[in-house]
Order: sequence, then structure tokens, then C-alpha cells
Amino acid sequence: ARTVERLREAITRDEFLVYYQPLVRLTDERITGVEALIRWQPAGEKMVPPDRFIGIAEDSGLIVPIGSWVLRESCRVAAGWNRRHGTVVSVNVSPRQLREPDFGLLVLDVLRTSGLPPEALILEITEGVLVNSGKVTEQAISHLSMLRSHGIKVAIDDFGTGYSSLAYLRDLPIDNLKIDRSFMPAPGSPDLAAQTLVKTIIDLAAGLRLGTIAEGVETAEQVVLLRELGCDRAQGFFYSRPVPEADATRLIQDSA
Ligand code: G
Ligand code: G
Ligand code: MN
Ligand code: NA
Repeated sequence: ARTVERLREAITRDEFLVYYQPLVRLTDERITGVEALIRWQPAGEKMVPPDRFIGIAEDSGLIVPIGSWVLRESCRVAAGWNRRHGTVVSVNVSPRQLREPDFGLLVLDVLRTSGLPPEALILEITEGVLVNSGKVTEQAISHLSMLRSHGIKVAIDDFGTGYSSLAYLRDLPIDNLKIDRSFMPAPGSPDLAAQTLVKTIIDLAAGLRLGTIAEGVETAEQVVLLRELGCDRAQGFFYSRPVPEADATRLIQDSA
């Protein structure tokens, strides 16, 4: 309960920040996008990582105003990067946000206000958002279908860690799969099982005309493998940790 109160105050005190982690195109290793990742910086305290408060924000419903803020802030910042370098931005959206009747209108308003083109926004959702206990969640599907008709892209985050049936992938309103970092082959070992899993996900995505983004890429060997397998983009400590806006601006400029 204490954390909920402090989170509520954090919104009015403007204590949230967005960090950005580069998404690198594997054919030429240029930065073509960034993922927006929230941070909480309470005055005079250490920065709080999202896994310490996102769950609490979801349970209390505070993820709705917090998520709207992240979307508005990251689209505002990314609009500048997009004008100069064509950069796209990927924003995490929690299931609770997609249950709001106004979510679709909010996204369209943020795009209009920021000037970011719809094609430059990727919404990251988890498998559970679209399919829950085998049932398709209509509200989420209807928001995402509407937004995709405007050109916005949708990515399944942490792909492969959920329980949704593969059959759904064909019909759901999605554009990209983000391969969960638990599938990256362990550094310094052949790890044939992990290689097989990664190849299978990439082949599945190609067959369904979906893009692929590998998460948690930490070594040059993983990059070589992902490129050989035809993965589109990669994200991870090998390229960069999530960094503040000013550092992201420098990374994007240097990569252009
Ligand atoms: O940045 P970091 O790796 O610590 O993020 C940890 C987790 O928090 C990730 O799984 C990410 O999806 C989630 N997360 C980060 N920022 C946001 C956000 O703005 N909204 C939501 N819903 N989740 C976020
Ligand atoms: O859950 P989601 O994938 O949206 O969030 C990404 C999280 O993974 C962030 O908190 C980020 O700090 C973390 N992360 C990003 N790159 C790497 C990486 O290469 N290795 C590890 N272990 N974690 C990473
Ligand atoms: Mn994500
Ligand atoms: Na992820």
C-alpha cells in the first residue's frame, strides 16, 4: 500500500524518466529504432527499476496514467529522432491499458500531438494480452486492429514464454515477434538446443510474414548466428544498455 501511495505521488512530482535501448538492423548494424523503458527516480534516492514497480502499478490501475505518460514522452522524443534519422520507437503496453475503452484514441492523439508518423511506432504487448485461457480478448484486438489500419505496428514481447496456441499467430493483429532473451544461446558453448529454438522461431515468423527482433543479445557469436538465421533486428548489452535520452541521441547520430 505504501508503494502505491508513493507511485501516485511520483506521477504528480514528475519522478519518472524514459531510458532508450537501441534496436539494431542486423544487415548493416545500424540503429533503426529504440525501445522505451521506464525508470523511477524518487528525489534523493536510488533509481528504481521497472520490475520493482510495474506489477504494483498494474494491480492498482496506476499503470494507466503512467503508461500514457511513457507513450507521450517517448513519442515526443522519438519524433525528433525520426525526422532526422527515420528512427522508430517501441513502447511497452500492459494488458490493463488495452482494457481502457479510450486506449486507441489516446494513441492517435499522441501521434498527432508529437508529429511521429504512425509507421514509426511499435506497441509491445505480451501474448497474454491477446489470448487469455485460450480465449481471444476482443477489446485488445479491436484497439490493435484499428491502430494497425492507421499504420502503427504491433510486436509480441517475450515471444515463446507464454502459453498461447501457435494457431492464433496467423489471425492476430501483429507485425513482429520479439524473441525472448532466454532463447539466446549461452556464450562460449555450442548450445545446440537454444540454436534450434531460435531458428524455429525465425522460420515461423518468416512463414507468417512477421518481422523478428532478438532480445538479450550479449555476444558477437550470437550476432553472427542471428544474421545467418535471417533475424531482422537485435537488441541487447552487446550493442548498448538502455540509456538516457541524451546518450541515445548520440548513439543514433553516430550510427547514421
Ligand atoms: O528496463 P528493464 O529491462 O529493467 O525492464 C524490465 C521490465 O519492465 C521489462 O520486461 C519491460 O517490459 C517492463 N517495462 C519497462 N518499461 C515499461 C513501460 O513503460 N510499461 C510497461 N508496461 N512495462 C515496462
Ligand atoms: O521485458 P522487456 O524485454 O520489455 O525489457 C527488456 C529488459 O531486458 C530491460 O530491463 C533491459 O534492461 C533488459 N536487457 C536488455 N538487454 C539485455 C541483455 O542483453 N541482457 C540482459 N540480461 N538483459 C537485458
Ligand atoms: Mn519490451
Ligand atoms: Na522482452
